[in-house]
Amino acid sequence: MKRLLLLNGPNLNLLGQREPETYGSQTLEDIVQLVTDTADELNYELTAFQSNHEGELIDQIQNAEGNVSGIIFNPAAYTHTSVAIRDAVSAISVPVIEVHISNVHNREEFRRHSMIAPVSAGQVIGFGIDGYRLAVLGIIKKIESEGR
Ligand code: CA2
Repeated sequence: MKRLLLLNGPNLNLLGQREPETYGSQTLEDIVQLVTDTADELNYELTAFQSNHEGELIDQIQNAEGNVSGIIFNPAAYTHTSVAIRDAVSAISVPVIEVHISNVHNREEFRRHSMIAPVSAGQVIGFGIDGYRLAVLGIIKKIESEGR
């Protein structure tokens, strides 16, 4: 069975506990369940990983090459700062979809710029946790249409 990797960056482990007005009341566990179920519907297997550490996210991205068909990635605050994560995404041939729960364009100015967007296959922004489901549907369509 083909595999997808779900990657979540720093502080997303706090979802559901703080800032519900921005990020909703659902937890990281709810996201993992939603993405697992969506992948399962389409006969894909899911591996999920969250880390607060840049290097650990990079290790997962590097390790994805040859092991997964696509990555659903919310890099959280590293979206706006990390050249190292962008280089890792750029170095692999596996397509990466960038997801943001909130609409980063109607918040602080610094959230409008993504280091990752130019090396991503697509972005889903501002649909809450449903965005992760949309990302799975989008990436699988892309994987299948490209015969990966
Ligand atoms: O909207 C998103 O998904 C973000 O990637 C979330 C990041 C933020 O830095 C990006 O600009 C947009 C922050 C994730 C932190 O999540 C928290 C959850 C609950 C309480 C505090 C932070």
